[in-house]
Amino acid sequence: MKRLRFKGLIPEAQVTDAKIVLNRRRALGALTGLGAGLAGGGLLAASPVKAKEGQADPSAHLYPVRVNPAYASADVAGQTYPVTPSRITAVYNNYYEFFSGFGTSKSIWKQAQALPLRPWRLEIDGMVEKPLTFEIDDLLAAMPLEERIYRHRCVETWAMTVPWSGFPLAALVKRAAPLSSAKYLRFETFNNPEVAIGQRETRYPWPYIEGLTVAEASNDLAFMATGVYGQPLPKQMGAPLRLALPWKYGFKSAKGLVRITFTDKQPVSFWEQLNRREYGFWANVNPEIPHPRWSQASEQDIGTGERRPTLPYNGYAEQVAGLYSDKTSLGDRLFR
Ligand SMILES: Nc1nc2c(c(=O)[nH]1)N[C@H]1C(S)=C(S)[C@@H](COP(=O)(O)O)O[C@H]1N2
Ligand SMILES: [Mo]
Repeated sequence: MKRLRFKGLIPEAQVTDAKIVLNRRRALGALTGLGAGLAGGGLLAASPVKAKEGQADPSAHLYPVRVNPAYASADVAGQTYPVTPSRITAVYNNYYEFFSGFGTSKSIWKQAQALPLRPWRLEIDGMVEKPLTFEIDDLLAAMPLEERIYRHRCVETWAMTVPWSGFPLAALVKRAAPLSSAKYLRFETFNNPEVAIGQRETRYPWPYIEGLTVAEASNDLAFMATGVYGQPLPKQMGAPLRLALPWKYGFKSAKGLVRITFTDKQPVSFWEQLNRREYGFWANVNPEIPHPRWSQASEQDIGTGERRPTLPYNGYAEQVAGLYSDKTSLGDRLFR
């Protein structure tokens, strides 16, 4: 097997050899599989896939939700995209809030269990008719929950396919009633260094910020994930609320959201603030525009281990290319 390197959001010194990561993941997958077989056993409580006993998620009764038939499969353009098993996606994560700086940056699921999920509020403010505050359980009850299988492409060239549960972001935009002067949504993640060890790293510009145009947020593909695999989201995957924007590189899909601000100024995202040249505002998946340090032409599926070509807009061009038809004003920033 060719030696592959995932050089991504992390400094060169912390780059982990892909083969080691994948092998470690397989070993972990076998472990959690064993745990699931021992009902009530000690290993089950430590499983990254299931919530710990006595800490059942209060939204658990909402799942599973109905499948939206338009997104019942992620297969596209003659390629198959099998759903990545939860035992893999639950232990291979990017969530810098929980990365201590030691070991691999992907192994954060244990640290993420420290995040309290209740009370949890989502604030909507800025250029809206009236600012809103939602208690998370009221929001979940008010929104039309559905399941969608989406492809996910990380800027680091790994990919997965995931059955999210949640609601279209457009439904929330409608509720927020933005003023016509609002052009962007600025998304803000929780800030709690007491539980999030990565947030004690002051060289990072916490909290995690992301942004979309109002037009992007109103596109049917833009999704607010509240669950996955027919259950509430596990903490390491962004509970209780994260974005799923499958046509953009994964860093746009911010986890642990607490605030959405409507604004007329283009938000500066967390990664953009750290490195503007490498992680721009648009970040639409494009195999033809290499990252400054590596090619984006292909990707490795973290479930199958196989490599396949990356598609423009991650295979979602039909749904979203129209958002970017004004190419003269956006230029190649579209993909950075
Ligand atoms: N708050 C927050 N959200 C985040 C990140 C992060 O570090 N912090 N990482 C992003 C990146 S780079 C990716 S690829 C996805 C990973 O989602 P997953 O761990 O559920 O696969 O989350 C995104 N959302
Ligand atoms: Mo990513």
